[in-house]
Amino acid sequence: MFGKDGIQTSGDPITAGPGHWGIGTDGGIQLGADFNRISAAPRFGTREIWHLVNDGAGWDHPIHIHFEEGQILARDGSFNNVSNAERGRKDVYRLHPKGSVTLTMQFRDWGGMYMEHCHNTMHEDNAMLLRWEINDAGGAFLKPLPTPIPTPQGVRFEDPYMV
Ligand SMILES: [Cu+2]
Repeated sequence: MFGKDGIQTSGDPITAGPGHWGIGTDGGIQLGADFNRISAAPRFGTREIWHLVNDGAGWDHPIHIHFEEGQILARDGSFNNVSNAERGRKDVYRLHPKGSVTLTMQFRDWGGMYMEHCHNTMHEDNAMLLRWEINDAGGAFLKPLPTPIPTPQGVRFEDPYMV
């Protein structure tokens, strides 16, 4: 839930962002940005469905989720409301006033910390941001991408090695 009722629960002046814009997750209250607070922690290698909801009636919120692309399953509850331009892979989901977007994402390419925020600068600079953390059940892990090997017949991929 994205709106202008963000509450700042952190007193850390380094990690917490000022401002009244906020994001509530899993039915919780809207919280202002604190990049030391983890608000989403899906398991690596899984797929999830997320419902993004605009709590306000005045603003669009173009919500950008870093790294992993997703696909929109429904806008305002129906796939029929998803325009052709929105049916490909995306990483920004525009929330219209009082509108919602349902999307699915697979967490397969990136691990570690990344951000989700409104791309309206006046909102992201005023606390409409949260932190995702994707790890392997709490442990540090490194899962490097396969190395693309170009050939005349196309690209093949090799697992990298470390020395
Ligand atoms: Cu916004």
